[in-house]
Amino acid sequence: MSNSNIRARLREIRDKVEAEERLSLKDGLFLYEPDVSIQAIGELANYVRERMNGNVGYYNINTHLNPTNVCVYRCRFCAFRKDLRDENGYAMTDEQILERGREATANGCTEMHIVGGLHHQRKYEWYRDLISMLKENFPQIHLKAWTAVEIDWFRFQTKKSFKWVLEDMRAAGQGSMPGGGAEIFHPEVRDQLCEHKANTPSWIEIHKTAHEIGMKTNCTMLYGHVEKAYHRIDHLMRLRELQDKTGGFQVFIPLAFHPENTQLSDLKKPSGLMDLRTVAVSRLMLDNVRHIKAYWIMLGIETAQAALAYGADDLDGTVRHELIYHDAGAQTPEFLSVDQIQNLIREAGREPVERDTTYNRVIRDPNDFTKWQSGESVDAELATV
Ligand code: V47
Ligand code: SF4
Repeated sequence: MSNSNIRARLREIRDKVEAEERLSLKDGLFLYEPDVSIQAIGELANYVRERMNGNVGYYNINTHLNPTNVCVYRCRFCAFRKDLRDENGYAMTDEQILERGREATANGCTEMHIVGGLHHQRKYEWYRDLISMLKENFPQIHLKAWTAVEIDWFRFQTKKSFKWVLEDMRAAGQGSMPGGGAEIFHPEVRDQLCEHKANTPSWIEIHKTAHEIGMKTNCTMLYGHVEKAYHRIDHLMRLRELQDKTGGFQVFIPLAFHPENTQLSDLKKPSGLMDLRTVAVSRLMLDNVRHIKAYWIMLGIETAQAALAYGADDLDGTVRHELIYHDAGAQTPEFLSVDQIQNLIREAGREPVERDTTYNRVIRDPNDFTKWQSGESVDAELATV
């Protein structure tokens, strides 16, 4: 494409964005053309980001819990899973899980992010009871638990419906669902990555069901492996279509592939420019998802910070005990302090706002940092500005 054609197409897309018109599949593919300047796309995405979320840069105080790494599946991109008889396979005891809850409380965490493997020998009740045990002992901590892949497995185990599983888990204490397991929806890619686990219609159905019973969920896309731009845009459009129907997605998290220790270790991880482009294209395509998260653990601190000017408005959390990315070679620290994450956001020219899992402002006791309560919805506050 000649430079003048590129400029003309960019102008068309800018006009659409300014008029709040929806971008098409063709527009999305154009934004991934290598000749189209990342600065131009970033500027557009930043415009949308500021229109939707002002100057706010969100973070939360959270911890991860992976109750087991033993998994019946063998996704080709996964460095975390272990076989049943692997000496490095584990399943946490109740006491180890409770200890995580105590540590989270002492650190002032508002959220536990709970995902793991599908253990060959653990029954549904083990997964449910660990949720109720955490909720009974630490009622204030929001449990963002189980990807659609796990919910699909629980349905297989219980022989009940998705709705039954989600309602049962919610009664036990699950507050919302993380966005994992989406990978790439298009079968040309999904069949190469993880042909046995929850398929695309199931992933979509599970999130739809969660939204219908009033449970908020997140959504993701794993990029930078064997997929092409077409598969990424197709993925974003499928998410956008569901969001049109339910409005239940809170945030989209683009996940950059980390190849180390995986069956795809011959691939290179995506470049920083590819990461920023994907954040920006996601912001532009997902016009109905309020937040875009630059997950610093996965992007690296510098790229995540830059992403706050390329469409992202959220860095995720202080995070502790992350395994999925560190097992796959992530060089990021184990966690960030509140001061560090606030400074990253301030340096990027944004106003740091601590949110809870569902984007309410967190109000901390000035005399005791570990005591907090959820305030107003920041999304609603911004809407009235
Ligand atoms: O589904 C696994 C991905 C996901 C690798 O909802 C990998 O707030 C890159 O979904 N390289 C789990 N990616 C993580 C996840 C997530 C993370 C942070 C926040 C939220 C949220 C959700 O991680 C998996 C898969 O797509 N993944 N292995 C890897 N080697
Ligand atoms: Fe198992 Fe999840 Fe890893 Fe796939 S990504 S092998 S389902 S732990």
